[in-house]
Amino acid sequence: MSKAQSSAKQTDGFHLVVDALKMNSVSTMYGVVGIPITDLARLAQGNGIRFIAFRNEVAAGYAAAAAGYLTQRPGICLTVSAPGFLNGLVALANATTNCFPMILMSGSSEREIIDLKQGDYEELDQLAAARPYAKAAFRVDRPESIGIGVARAFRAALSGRPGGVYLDLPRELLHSTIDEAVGKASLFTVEAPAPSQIPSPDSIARALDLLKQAERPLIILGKGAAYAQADEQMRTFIEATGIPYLPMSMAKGLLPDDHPQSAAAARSLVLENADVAMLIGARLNWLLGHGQPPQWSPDCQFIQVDISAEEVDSNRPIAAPIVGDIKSAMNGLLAMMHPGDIEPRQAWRDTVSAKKKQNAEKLQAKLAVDSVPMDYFTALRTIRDVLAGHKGIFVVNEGANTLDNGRNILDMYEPRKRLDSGTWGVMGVGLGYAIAAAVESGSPVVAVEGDSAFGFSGMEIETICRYQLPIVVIVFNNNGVYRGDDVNNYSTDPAPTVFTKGSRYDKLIEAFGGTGYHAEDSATLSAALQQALNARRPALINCVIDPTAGTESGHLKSFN
Ligand code: ADP
Ligand code: TPW
Repeated sequence: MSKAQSSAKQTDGFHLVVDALKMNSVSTMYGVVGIPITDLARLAQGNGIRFIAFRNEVAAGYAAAAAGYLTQRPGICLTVSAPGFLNGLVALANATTNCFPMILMSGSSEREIIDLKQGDYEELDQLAAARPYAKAAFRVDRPESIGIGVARAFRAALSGRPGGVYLDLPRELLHSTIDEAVGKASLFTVEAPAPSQIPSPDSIARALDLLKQAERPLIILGKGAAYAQADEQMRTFIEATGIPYLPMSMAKGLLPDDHPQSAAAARSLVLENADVAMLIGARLNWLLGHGQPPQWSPDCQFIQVDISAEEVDSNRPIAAPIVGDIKSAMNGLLAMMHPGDIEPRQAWRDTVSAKKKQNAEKLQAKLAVDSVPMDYFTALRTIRDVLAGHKGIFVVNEGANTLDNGRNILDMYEPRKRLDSGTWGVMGVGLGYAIAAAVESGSPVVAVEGDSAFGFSGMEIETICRYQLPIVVIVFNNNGVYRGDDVNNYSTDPAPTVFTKGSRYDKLIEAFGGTGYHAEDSATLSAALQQALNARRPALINCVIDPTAGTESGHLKSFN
């Protein structure tokens, strides 16, 4: 596009992008600057949009994805071309996999040079690269199309099953000019980007009929249920039916983990014995053994509440699909059910209760031991006890053993307060998720991180310090991936799973003005965490874990 002068007042792509984002209530962007988007970040700041500048786009993208999950608005990640874009794409793919709404906006280089592969600065066909990993991908070529481009990105990210959307912003577009009045008139606010999708009454009646006949019903809550923000309806339905429920890890806290109907402590028993299982915003993927024996009974019948019709029957035949948004579905179920219609058999409730009690006692025995050096049980019990005084706190959790044990031991009491490795079991999401949780809510966050998991995005502690976020990072330092005691029997190189022994991760945060703590026993860990939470300032606790305490691949040993 030419930069021809006109007597009328002109605007450019930079201004129009910022204006379009503002019209759609974007208040924060996450990213890393450089050619051609540095001025876009500056302009956004000048127009009241926060720009949280990261050290790596992967972490910025994870932050945007978490912001989307928490707010039901697409989180925005801004990157430079080619390598910056590819870093962001990792996070975009993860957002799509987790059904989080996110928009990756990347500057790109000259189209005509890319298309002829003539070798531009940071040349890459980004639109083509993004397509397989995004829910949708668009490029805006003309300034008068910016409003439409942003609208399409919003709608694709939020409507139906949420996901990651790529928006390609060529350098030429950002610099091109247009008559200001024409440009402004082309922008608009997206109306109802995630409209209600009301399931059909007959699908609800079919599901209720199945639940009425059930002897051993079970409800499974997934992170789709948490995302849907139908917290009251969910609780009312579960309590009115009396059905035991199992929260998937990020659905923990939708009802408080100490709720009497929680079957989390009897997970294997309820999966194996349920005769009717109702999935609410949860997929029958690997995290649920694909719905197959031996984890599940071959006779179990399924109800699935999901916004994506294509998800139904993906692993097992679904007897009663309810396709629609979860809030509308829960409203429909509550409206059509009658008191006393659905009642799990007393024998089933008793069996679940007995198993819960038995497993809780077993766990309690492990938690009661105060080991030095600390194992996962001692460290997590200590953290759990301190967090009992901070019930609404965000908990971010990643690692292998750190994650598997953390999921079971750290109780959640409020919805959408737990963020973890999610559907891919990805390492490196922790600091980005923690930053988004703190930025979007203004509330404190504890990130319980395996030392390997932490390392993927560890430099973001500088970001945490720069923005003075109330985040306490606890690094479970066992000197390695899974364990820290592996030996290489073949050469003098370190074994593939081990890290430098005796590392002091607490010293890292001190370099940026944060507070570092070093804990080798539970009393020191407890005091450090209390102090760090009270200070509401950036802190990192180097939590020394017995290098022999972990299991290779954590709970996924059989996948090796
Ligand atoms: P988990 O890992 O916790 O089991 P999943 O990510 O596998 O959960 O499943 C989430 C499901 O929730 C997806 O199938 C997605 O389509 C669905 N979902 C997301 N948002 C909504 C919504 N608002 N209404 C209905 N279903 C939703
Ligand atoms: C992006 C593979 C799964 S778990 C893990 C790795 C590297 C680290 C486990 O060690 P950590 O926790 O964090 O110290 P702990 O308590 O068991 O010692 N790359 C990516 N994602 C994954 N999942 C891997 C590699 C992996």
